[in-house]
Amino acid sequence: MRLAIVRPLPRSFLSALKKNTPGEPIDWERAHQQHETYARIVAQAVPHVITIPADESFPDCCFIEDTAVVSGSDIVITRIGAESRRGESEAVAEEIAKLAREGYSPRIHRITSPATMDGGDVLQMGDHIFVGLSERTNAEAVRQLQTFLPKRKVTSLPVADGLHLKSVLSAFSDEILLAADSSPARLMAQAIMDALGAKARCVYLPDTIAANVVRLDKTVLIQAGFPKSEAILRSLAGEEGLRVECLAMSELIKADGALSCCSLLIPR
Ligand code: CIR
Repeated sequence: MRLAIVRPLPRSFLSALKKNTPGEPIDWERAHQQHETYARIVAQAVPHVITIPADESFPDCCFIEDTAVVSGSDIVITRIGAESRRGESEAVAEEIAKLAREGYSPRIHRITSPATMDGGDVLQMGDHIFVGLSERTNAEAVRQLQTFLPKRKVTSLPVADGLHLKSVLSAFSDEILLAADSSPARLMAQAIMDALGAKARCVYLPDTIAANVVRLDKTVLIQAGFPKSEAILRSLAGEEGLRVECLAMSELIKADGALSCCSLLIPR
């Protein structure tokens, strides 16, 4: 991984969007600590981490994954599906423009109206890009993405459960898909497996939230607090020679945040 971009929680995080009202309200201090720990662990695994200051007018701004899709040397700035979040991409686009002046010059594209897309709906495995059609991401965005990335195989599929495609699945590696062991997630995973072909395999996890992991070169970040899923992931990591970092994200989960949503990763 070449660099990661993170964005801390604003005080307004308590008003972040939520699909369901949490049983216990969000504890801001704990949420802040959980995010700080996440950022520290990312910084141990990635040589360069950029922190964009939080913006109080965007309660969800810590969920930076949704603002852009990075694919090789292309960066696609998204047009976020939720109107209250739409401005979040601007600070990220500005930061990326600064990087270009420092010698990192990706090709930059922009998803434009009427398309909407959240990075949480985009799963990359090798040359394949899977895009979830969800409440946040529409078919026009998929069409624009394929035009920007002509060498990638872009496939869309309906999100049958959860907020985003990656709310119920993620890539452990280019050949290993992780998915929640529920019927909607199994259907979505099967569509992905059909496109990936015989060299890929899917590992199902008993806890939905645990199916979202972050792979940083030789490290994998997983959710703490889900022992059955953790045992499966630790065994998988052992097979692949990876270091496991187990992170508690209970307060971010209350605002539908998983692990991947808290960083924007730029590969080598
Ligand atoms: C939202 O509803 O947009 C935020 N509360 C959660 C976004 C999580 N993003 C992600 O998993 N990529």
